[in-house]
Amino acid sequence: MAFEHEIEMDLSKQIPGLCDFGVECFLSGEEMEIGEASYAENGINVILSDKISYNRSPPYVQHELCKNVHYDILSLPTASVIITFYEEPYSVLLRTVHSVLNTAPSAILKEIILVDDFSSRRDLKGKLGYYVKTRLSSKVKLFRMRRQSGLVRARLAGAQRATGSVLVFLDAHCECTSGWLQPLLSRIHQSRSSVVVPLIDVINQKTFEYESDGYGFDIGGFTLDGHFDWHDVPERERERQRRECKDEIEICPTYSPTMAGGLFAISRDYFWEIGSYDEQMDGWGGENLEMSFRIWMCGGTLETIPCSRIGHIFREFHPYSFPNDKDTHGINTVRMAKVWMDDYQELLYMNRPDLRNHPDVGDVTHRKVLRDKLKCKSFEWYMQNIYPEKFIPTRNVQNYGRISAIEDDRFCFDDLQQNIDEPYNLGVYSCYKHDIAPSQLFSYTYNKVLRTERSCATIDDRRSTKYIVMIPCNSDDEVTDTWVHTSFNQFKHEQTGLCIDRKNLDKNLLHAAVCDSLSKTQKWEFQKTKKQSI
Ligand code: UD2
Ligand code: MN
Repeated sequence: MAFEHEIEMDLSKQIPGLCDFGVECFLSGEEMEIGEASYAENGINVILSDKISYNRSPPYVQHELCKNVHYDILSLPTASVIITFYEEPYSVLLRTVHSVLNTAPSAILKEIILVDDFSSRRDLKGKLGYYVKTRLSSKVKLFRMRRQSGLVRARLAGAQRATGSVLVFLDAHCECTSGWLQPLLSRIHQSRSSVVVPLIDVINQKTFEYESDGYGFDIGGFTLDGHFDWHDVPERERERQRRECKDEIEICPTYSPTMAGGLFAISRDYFWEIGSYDEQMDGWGGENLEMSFRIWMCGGTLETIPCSRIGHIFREFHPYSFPNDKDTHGINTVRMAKVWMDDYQELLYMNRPDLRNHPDVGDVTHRKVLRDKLKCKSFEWYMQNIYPEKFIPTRNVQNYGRISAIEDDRFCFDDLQQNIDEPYNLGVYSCYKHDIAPSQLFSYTYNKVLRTERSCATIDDRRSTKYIVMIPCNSDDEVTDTWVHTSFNQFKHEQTGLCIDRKNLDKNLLHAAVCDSLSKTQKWEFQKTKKQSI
């Protein structure tokens, strides 16, 4: 039998003990080169993955306090683990499946449902089917979509077939660590409207190291251009946890405004009650924020469970694309925003003008009907109660908009398309005339911070030219740099007494200079535009 032979060949490539306990490992010589080439193609070093056992031992990463928690396995609900995949490397996918089988107590693992989203890779066809049939427990079931459907419809197809009381979704490149499943199920058992997320560790895409530094973790937020991002647990939440869990806050369920989307557990009945997914979302992206907002606004909670830890391979790029290179993330995000974000929707379009009136968004009436039926709260309620730390550039500020040189449209503050997740130099560029371009949207807050959605203005005083540098704002909103907008229209830095100046521009970058009330190059004003109704 050809598959039998191929499977034996695959197993013979694996080196027992390689990368066990999640230590990093490397290839050498020619293998290193083909490993690097496979990385360039897949975003994962597949050659290395092929050499690591499907059953490599996970590291021990649970917090000490988790050891003292006892779970009565027989009283826990059962779980259906759903893994959808599209063009995933075969050995990476199988390691995910094996790790679930190795770590989930069989009394609570009802089944593993694999959904192939119409992959074209050869080994994901007959060989995978044969492996599942001949090498894996009958709890593992494999279904195939008849055309490429995107991860939302693939997950829905998996959920429709699930028979366990809890649905556990995983990406196809994960490794579970011991004891990960019980705390998720236990929390749902206690509170059926809790949607729970494990602590997600990083498995290095090149070395397969299971990177877990300590017990700290982040919770989820979002950016106004529609992306998920990570944040420290705010003090507000720590206080709630102190009330809830007393002196065990390190392992206390932690409220999270959003989730990354790939790894979570939800009561099966509750999943359908709360509106499952928007089945018209194609491809990849957007469904995670949609589900996060929906859960909070419609009466559920979204919680990170620190005793449950799972490693995930974060790729730097997607090894797959969608028909006509469609921006499925953007389109799905508009579908989400139209239903859930109320007038905050405008902020998405302000940051993504290309998504306003996008022709491929389609109709969202049925999701609005769902929102009415479930009597969900407003997005404003969500922002005030679930994510009050989130800075909204147009709310509760002294001023916002473009900042232009007085009566000179050639100079507006601009991020010059630099990477805004890192510190960057503030620059100037011709003012965009109509809408506010996202690169030119600035706010001036009541506590005198000059900022964008994510970055706050400061002065780099290490060099002779004192550039204005935008740095990621402190997540606990501690104000360090403050600016006075003077009666001479200068932005004066309170800590140094210097003013923002555009004299002798070098590469369009702004700097700070001794304040001079007569200087024309120090005068700045907020320009209002017609789209400032938000
Ligand atoms: C993150 C989530 C992912 C999903 C995504 C937004 C984590 C760790 N991952 O991106 O689950 O919520 O954000 O959409 O939270 N897949 C399909 N069909 C497709 C495309 C992908 O089945 O058309 C599979 C894919 O093989 C993988 C899963 O869906 O198993 C998620 O895709 P990803 O790993 O490329 O997404 P990721 O981790 O970058
Ligand atoms: Mn993933």
